[in-house]
Amino acid sequence: MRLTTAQALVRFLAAQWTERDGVEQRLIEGCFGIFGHGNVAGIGQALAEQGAGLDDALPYYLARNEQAMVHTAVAYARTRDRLATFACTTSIGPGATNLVTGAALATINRLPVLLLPGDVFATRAAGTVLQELEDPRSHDVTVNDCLRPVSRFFDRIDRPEQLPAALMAAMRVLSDPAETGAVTLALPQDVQAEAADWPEELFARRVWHVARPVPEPAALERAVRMLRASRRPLIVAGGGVKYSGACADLLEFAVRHGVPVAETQAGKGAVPYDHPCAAGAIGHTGTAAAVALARDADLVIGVGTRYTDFTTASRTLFGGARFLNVNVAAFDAAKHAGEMLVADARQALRALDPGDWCADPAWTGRAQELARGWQRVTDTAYAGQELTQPVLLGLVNAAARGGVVVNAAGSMPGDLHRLWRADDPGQYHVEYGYSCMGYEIAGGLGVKLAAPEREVFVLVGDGSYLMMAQEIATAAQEGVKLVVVLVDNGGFASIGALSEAVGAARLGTAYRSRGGSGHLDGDPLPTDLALNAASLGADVLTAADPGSFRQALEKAVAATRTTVIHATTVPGGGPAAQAWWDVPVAEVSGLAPVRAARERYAAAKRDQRLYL
Ligand SMILES: Cc1ncc(C[n+]2csc(CCOP(=O)(O)OP(=O)(O)O)c2C)c(N)n1
Ligand SMILES: [Mg+2]
Repeated sequence: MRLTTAQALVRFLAAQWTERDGVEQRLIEGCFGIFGHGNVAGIGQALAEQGAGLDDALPYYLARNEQAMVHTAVAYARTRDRLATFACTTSIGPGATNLVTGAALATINRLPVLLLPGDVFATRAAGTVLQELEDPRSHDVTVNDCLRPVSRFFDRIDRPEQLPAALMAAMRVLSDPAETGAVTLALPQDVQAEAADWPEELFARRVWHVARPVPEPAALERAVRMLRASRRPLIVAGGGVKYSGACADLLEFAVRHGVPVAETQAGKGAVPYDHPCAAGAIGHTGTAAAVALARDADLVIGVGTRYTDFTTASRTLFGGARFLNVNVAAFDAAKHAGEMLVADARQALRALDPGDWCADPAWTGRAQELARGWQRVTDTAYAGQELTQPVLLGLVNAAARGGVVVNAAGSMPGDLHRLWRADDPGQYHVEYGYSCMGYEIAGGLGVKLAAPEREVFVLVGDGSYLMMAQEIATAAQEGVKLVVVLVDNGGFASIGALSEAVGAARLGTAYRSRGGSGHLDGDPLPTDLALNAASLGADVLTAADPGSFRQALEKAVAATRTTVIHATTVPGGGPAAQAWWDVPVAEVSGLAPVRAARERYAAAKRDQRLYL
């Protein structure tokens, strides 16, 4: 068939499917895109030619910002357990480099997304083109090379003939649970429009079977021996539990063997919050229950976790524990010198049979008591006369049963991790691998596209909102309804507190105009975020106390259009961190509080373990 490279690419993508557990679904649900001279005549023309409406082979979606469209695609993929995602087409230059942050977020969170940035002419016939980076040392470097380190697969299609092999490699990585992340095919603008003869079988319906690797028998035996030697085991459930659909199996294992389950940010919701096995959130943003258990556990069973510093309290949390790591990626299974059970989480949990082994009943009982204690802490934090952030979260939590909460950065992820009550795995969507300000609204759109039956509650700080709110317009375009709770606390509450703790005096963390002293300590800014949200096409409600906020929530839930609740909160209210986080403090300073902070830092650092 004679087609342009772009037409061939579009036709191919529309025919790709995934299959897991006998269920087939489209791998590439559609294509987000912002057009410029680097893709309009190539991918743009190809999408237009095939129709590009919602009923066409590869539906087209217009976003407002390239970074945001990657967030939307990634949130979609996360909600669909990595079995389906989107492609994202951009122009060359700034359109392409705007993808970098989204790509890093995808790769770090192990979530698939296909990026199709335009690239400068392969022929170079036109000379230096608009938006081209000129590298005096080499003519084959372009700005798209920024995407290499943040992509799990990167290729540049300099000749049409290169496309089929690149596409096959791209699909393999997108559908491989162990390797997935951002996949980038850089497409020189001339090659996109160039025609070639393609074999028809390139466009045949193709199914990518998403593997559920089973554990090696010898590794299983080693794992069983480890379990049977343990009296105080603790499961750390990460995002892999959810992606594998292993939540029920995890719970069954935990119940049968009396093992408490702690959850990372990505794993939160794997176990219903009020289940007797639930120990709650673990790590720096964890509950007192999970943190106490982590300190005393003799065995940590990590399932689908990357062990980030928030989870491990920067490697100070797990006292003398050994690690048994179930992970589909050997890279993650090997962490903390753990015994590696490289397998799909569900397969591993089904195969892992330590017989009648049970945790010490006193340990299981203590875990339950600690977890009940934390429920009382949550009740207290959620109750209050003023609209503190925890009170606000409690009201959203009550309204959101069955819905999804979406968040990413600021002070909310910590409060959410510690306090939020999730009844099922789909209810909690906090992007904390990259903790990217600006993910929230774009991500919420992706969640809603993937799960239209659920009410989606986007929680966004004023800082995050000001970074990337424009996808409200995209939600309006798509007729997608979001409930956006915009938490206005006058700047960066999270970094403000951290700044104070490390002796940086809250510099640059409040939204203030430049005052008479020359510092940013003048009047609050004249910004009006409620007006801003309305201007983007949302209905807007405002609240500054618990009563009006509850009413606004009721209205927003009943509404059919995207509704932004602009909520002004007062500081305080939440429980403190239960475990450490390593943020270095200045080693020398003329200020006594900084020297004191450094002393505390040095003391905490002594607990940092090297896992060998
Ligand atoms: C893109 C990006 N830039 C910077 C940061 C560092 N950072 C983390 S939280 C934060 C402030 C967030 O402010 P806001 O959204 O208002 O939340 P709050 O801290 O007030 O809860 C900053 C600057 C980040 N996570 N992401
Ligand atoms: Mg803020």
